[in-house]
Formats: sequence, structure tokens, C-alpha cells
Amino acid sequence: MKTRVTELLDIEYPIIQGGMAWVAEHNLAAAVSKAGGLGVIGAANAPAEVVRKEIRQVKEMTDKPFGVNIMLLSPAADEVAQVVIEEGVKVVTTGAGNPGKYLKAWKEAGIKVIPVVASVAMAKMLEREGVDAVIAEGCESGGHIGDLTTMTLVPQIVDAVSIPVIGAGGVGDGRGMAAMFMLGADAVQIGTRFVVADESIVHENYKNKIIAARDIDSAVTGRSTGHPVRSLRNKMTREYLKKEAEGASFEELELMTVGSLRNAVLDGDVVNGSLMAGQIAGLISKKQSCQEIIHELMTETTALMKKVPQMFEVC
Ligand code: TUI
Repeated sequence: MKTRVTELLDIEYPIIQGGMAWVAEHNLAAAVSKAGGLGVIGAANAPAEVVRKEIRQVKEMTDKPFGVNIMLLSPAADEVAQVVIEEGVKVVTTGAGNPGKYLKAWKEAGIKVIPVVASVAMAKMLEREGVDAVIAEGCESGGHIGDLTTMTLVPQIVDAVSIPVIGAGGVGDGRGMAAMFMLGADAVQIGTRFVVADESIVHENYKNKIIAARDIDSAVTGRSTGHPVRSLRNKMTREYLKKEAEGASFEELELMTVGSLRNAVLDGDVVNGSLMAGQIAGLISKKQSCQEIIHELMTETTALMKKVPQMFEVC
């Protein structure tokens, strides 16, 4: 399947793995890239030298293209922005902010830059500044989210820009992927389904919570702080939302989540940990290798897209 994004990134399938904090380390990124998608290392809040090591490990595991996601709220963002240049990374995705100040240096280094955007205005501004594509991520996603849904955000951004658009938020199978193409996207970004992949280092407790999740099992904390984050409901989200409703301060709320994603991913703390996951968790029912996930997504998507002309045949 050839799209503007497979051509841009020199990948086999139009599937980009979300650059998830703590989750998207070298094992997952290499497995997705080996399977023909774009694996992405999530730099999150990691120090620059840790990210450098992760990049080198992916390079040892595969010659296929891969990317690094830079979380712009990270105190290490400036240094990580330099490390991707020094290490010859070909693709950078960004999240949780405006990557404008890094664009010149990244473009001069020949890096393909693909920011996550949550609004038409941001997509248009970044297109003008020279980014190669945008990821339109709706609020069905796990982790830090914007306001609009994927269904409304993707077509509005597709109409507003000429660069390729990658649809994200709520995509978990071939139906979601085909839907993104119908909305005008050139590829999809998938997070939650890769959290439960065999190659993902996420603790089994966390994976099992995603497998067991129902449609209504995620919640958004932090709306009052300006940093809304979607994760699976547990003791932490219940207490957080209660405190938030009582008008707790930013500092008090932040304290409740310090280290909580790390504790969920590495220690399997599903009670007090932060189980970031998208609303599509309810659809995800099995653990598979990245190769199986990508193969299944592509088989389902192409079968559905072939069926489209028949759907409109008049009897
Ligand atoms: O970045 C994400 N998802 C994330 S980052 C993250 S680490 C974290 N942990 C706890 C609290 C906060 C962060 C966990 N999940 N997704 C990409 C994304 N970017 N979603 C929404 C946006 C976004 C929002 C506003 C991008 C740009 C933007 O622009 C606002 C502005 O004007 O700067």
C-alpha cells in the first residue's frame, strides 16, 4: 500500500507507532520498524543521553527507518532536539506543544518533522513553517490530549493543509484505519494496541488491564490544570478526580501522579499507577507480536477498502 506517508518515510505500511512515554523504548520501536511500520522511540522526560542510547540500540536491531518522539514539555527537550541531529535520526515526531524553535536545525539536518497537532490553527501554522506532515490526534487517544475528537479533527485538518495528515486517536483495527483513509488521512498512528504487543516491555498487569478494559473504562484527569491526560480508571484516577472536583491546587494534583506512569509500566502498579490508554482499549482483546498486529491491520483495511464500491451498488 503506497501513500504519501509511506513514500515520505520510506516505509512499507502507513502505520506509525505512537511515541508513548516509558512504553516506546527500543524493543517496541525496532519491532514495529522491522514489521514495516514506523517504530518510534518516546523520549518523554528522559535525559538526552538515555535517548541517545535508545537510538543506538534501535540502530543495532534494524536498518529500517525509525523515529524519535520529543515531548515538548520535557525539561530535556532542548538537548534531545540536538541528540536526534547528532545521531542522524531520519524522522522526528513531537507532542504536547509547538516545536517551532527546533524546525530550522532539524530541517537543515534533513530530518522529516511530523508534529502532533490538536487544532487546525496549529496544523496551518506548522505547515507554513515547513513541517513535512502532521499527526492529527483526537481526544480518544491515551495520555496527554487536546479537545477535539478524531472524527472532527482529521477532516478539518485535511481540508486546511496540503501536507500529508496522519490520523490518530481511537484507531485499533482495520475498520478504524480504513475510516482514517476515508477522512482523508494518508496514514495512521497507533498507540494503545502496541502497548500490549509481545515486544512491548510494559508489565503484564498493565497489559491485562487494557485487554480487560470496556468502552467506558478510561477517564481524563487534569482538565483543571491545563494538562488533560487519559488513562484507565483506577484508584489513582478516582482520587485525582475527587480532589480536582474539590478544587485542589495544581501542585497537590501533580504530586499524585509523580512517577505514576513509570510505576505502572515497570512495576505493574495498576492501583496507584497511571495506566495511560486510549478509548479504543475496549476493543483490544489479544496480545500479538508487532508483525501480527501490522499484518492483521493491513489485511482488514485492504479487505474493507475493496468492499467500498460494492457498498454503494444500487440493487
Ligand atoms: O503528547 C502526547 N501525549 C502524551 S505526552 C505524555 S507525557 C505527560 N505525562 C503527564 C502529563 C503530561 C505529559 C503522555 N501522553 N500526545 C501528543 C499531543 N500533543 N496531544 C495533544 C498535543 C498537543 C496539544 C497542544 C500539541 C500541540 C498543542 O499546542 C498547544 C500550543 O499552543 O502549544
